[in-house]
Amino acid sequence: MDGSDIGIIGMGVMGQSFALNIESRGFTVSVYNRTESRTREFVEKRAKGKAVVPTYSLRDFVYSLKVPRKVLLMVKAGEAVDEFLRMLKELLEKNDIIIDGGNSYFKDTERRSDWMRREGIFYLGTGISGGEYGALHGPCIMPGGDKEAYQQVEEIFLKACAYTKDGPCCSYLGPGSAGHFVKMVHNGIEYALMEIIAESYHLMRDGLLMDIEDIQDTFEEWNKSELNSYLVEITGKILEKRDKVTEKPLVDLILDKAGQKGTGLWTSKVSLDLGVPVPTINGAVNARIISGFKEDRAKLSDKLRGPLIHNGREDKDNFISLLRRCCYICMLLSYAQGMHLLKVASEKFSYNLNLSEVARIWKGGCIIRARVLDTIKNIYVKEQNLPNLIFSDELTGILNEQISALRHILIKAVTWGIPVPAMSACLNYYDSYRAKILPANLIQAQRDYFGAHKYERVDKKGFFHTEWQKIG
Ligand code: NBP
Repeated sequence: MDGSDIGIIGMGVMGQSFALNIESRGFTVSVYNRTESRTREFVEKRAKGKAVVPTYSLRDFVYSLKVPRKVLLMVKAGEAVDEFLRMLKELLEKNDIIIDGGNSYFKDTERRSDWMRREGIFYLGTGISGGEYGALHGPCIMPGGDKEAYQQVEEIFLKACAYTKDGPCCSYLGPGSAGHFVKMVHNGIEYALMEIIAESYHLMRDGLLMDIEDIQDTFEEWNKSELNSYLVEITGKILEKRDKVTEKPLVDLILDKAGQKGTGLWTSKVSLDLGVPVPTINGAVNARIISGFKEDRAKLSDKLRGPLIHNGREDKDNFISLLRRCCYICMLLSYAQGMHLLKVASEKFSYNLNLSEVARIWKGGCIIRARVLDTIKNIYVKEQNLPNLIFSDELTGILNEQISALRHILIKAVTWGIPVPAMSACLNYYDSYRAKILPANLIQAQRDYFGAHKYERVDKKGFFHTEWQKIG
């Protein structure tokens, strides 16, 4: 045998499933994991009888691969990746390829690409989305890095990824950290969409006082509409699930403290660094953070008063119809913010991203796959250089027609005292972006007052300072 087609390091949730997926497409896969027992269990159970080659030392792993070697890291992002790179660079040869398929921070990927280049090793920072199911049956693959190396792994990626009628959900995105940057923004948008769905659920539950079956039916119906998406689909399925012991809806037994692994926070931080407004993503990250203050919230719920409005007296059908439209534009605005961030990052980091390709590959396999991505893809096919999706005729048409639904829902949420940080961020984003005049003139005057920072005027060019007060 002349060696395995590819090797995967990391036999966790994603590594095992992706190994089985690739093997099922006719490739031989070597596997290695830090903890030996996990590899053993994998080859004895899930991978039994398959073209999966277990290895128990990194040296055996590397030597089991066809040259040039293709090594896919599917380990926890962070120090574990650096540890493996330190070890692999001693074993790999010139022109071998390392693919980091984890959720690595894009600046780490940039550093690692430079490092591996100096070692003569190709590096592909590659975002993979779709969770365990996607990894097994076809994820969305977002590769970036050395194009020459990508061409050598393309056959494997194209066979293993998801497909839509628009082709494979995998496309080379750009040099350096382009793949991991796009994956990070994918996750930022994912945070926003999840929060918008959660806020809708909250409004139905505590605003309309709907029972769980009714809410489940609503999400199922929504999934047949313009909201059709993976996240809306799974929300319906989640609400259906009962706890085996108590027979209560499982969602009611799940503690309301949201976890996070960092990709949403990174998206927010980078957006601030690059000066791109992504308030819905920020709102979603903050919503998860504040959910963590469970004990404080419990105490304050007894101390701080909400509105004295009785809920549940709403025309339900009308409200649900408005809420569906509200969700739709909030989702569109979330994608618009993420895409804007990608556009600015692409210019800043020379990724040369093709945004219609990004929208196209997100249509399948990944967590944010949604019908609306078809519209977004088509907008970018027509006009690649749009400063922001909201400039497109398609989006302005939809927003002008539907924005009143968002206003209506927010009025109700505020009246009922139900927090809607992502939805309200959407409306503020919309109203700020379309505002010819903002009160930033006053901010400029304040800055000049206390810090002599100068301001520009509307009636003449230049920078001006006013003696607002007598100092000394
Ligand atoms: P798991 O938690 O299932 O597995 C983590 C893997 O990392 C195991 O193989 C573990 O080895 C290894 N590892 C850790 Br933890 N620390 C290590 C260290 N210091 N040195 C060497 N190996 C170490 O993670 P997963 O869900 O498969 O995720 C893998 C990557 O894929 C992550 O970057 C994740 O963010 C990304 N990702 C996950 C999903 C998802 O839905 N789960 C989706 C998309 C991307 P061990 O067995 O010896 O502990």
